Amino acid sequence: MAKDQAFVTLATNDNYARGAMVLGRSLRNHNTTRQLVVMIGTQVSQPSKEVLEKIFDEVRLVDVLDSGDTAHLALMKRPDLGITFTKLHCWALTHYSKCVFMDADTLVLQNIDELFDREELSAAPDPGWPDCFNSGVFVFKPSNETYGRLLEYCAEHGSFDGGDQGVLNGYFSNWATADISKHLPFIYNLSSIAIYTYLPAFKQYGGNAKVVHFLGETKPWSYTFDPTTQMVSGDVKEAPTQHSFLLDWWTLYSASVVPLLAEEYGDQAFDSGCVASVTELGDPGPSSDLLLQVSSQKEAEWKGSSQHQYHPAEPSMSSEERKQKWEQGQADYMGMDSFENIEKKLDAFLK
Ligand SMILES: [Mn+2]
Repeated sequence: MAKDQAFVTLATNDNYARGAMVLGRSLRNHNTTRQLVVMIGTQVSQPSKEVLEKIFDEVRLVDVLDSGDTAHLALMKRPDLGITFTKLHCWALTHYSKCVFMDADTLVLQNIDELFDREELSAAPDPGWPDCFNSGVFVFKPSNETYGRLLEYCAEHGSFDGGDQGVLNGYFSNWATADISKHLPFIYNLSSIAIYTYLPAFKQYGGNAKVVHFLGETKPWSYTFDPTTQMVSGDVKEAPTQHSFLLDWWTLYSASVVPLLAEEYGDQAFDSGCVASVTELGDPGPSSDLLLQVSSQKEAEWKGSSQHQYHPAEPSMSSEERKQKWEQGQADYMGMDSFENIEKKLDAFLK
């Protein structure tokens, strides 16, 4: 067990906290030997914090406004970059010698402890501009000196994209050309965007994915899920191939995070995002065992969105099984993953 190395993530509110919970669980399920750290913002509620404490080794509250140091001064210069400053705080975790940062909207599909063999700053290319790295997954070395320099850079130059990725690419500006060993393979940060921009490559290599990154506006927790029928519903704007990963996320969330939340909330109602299907509302089916709360708004959304529902071909397929299927050339090309389907979706999206 490497006690001085850690996976680090960030939750700025309760929604991202759920993402962090699923990420933490996915790392544990794939038997990581490293520590798990979550940095939380001041907006994260007490019950969410309690659940995070059950999953992570360290829960660290980061309140940039509350510090009289360089971070606070930098924030006063660039108030628009509040969340970015919170994320950069990971460099201040100097009780670890090396860390891997992962966004709360990522999900681990295989053990990735080998990332600790890499040096700062290692990251995968961004699918939108591959000479930039995507800052959803990166290897770094905590250091107060680097932290200070990053904040200074941030205050002086700001961020060309308004977020942390712009700042980090500006600071680590020789990433594209200096050292190929700092380029992580794309399978360590596979984003849904790449699935429909280069579908043949996704068919060829997608089964090897180790980390999926739910880039884009709609995050997994924005949907609803019926644990009984294994259906994900909602206003689905992404390509349908993302659906199998979405299902992985919801399966893990409903099975191993919702029970922890239910325990923490007790008698208090909370919106888990899990819903019972219409025919089963009021019928004490298996999903009612968890006393999942269905908000009337979510329920209305669900009822009004039947055209967006996806019925997974094989709901219980694990990532390992899917990988095997891929390797055997048995992806669902004719059904959910057919090019025609994706093209249709893209056309609708691009209109
Ligand atoms: Mn992200």
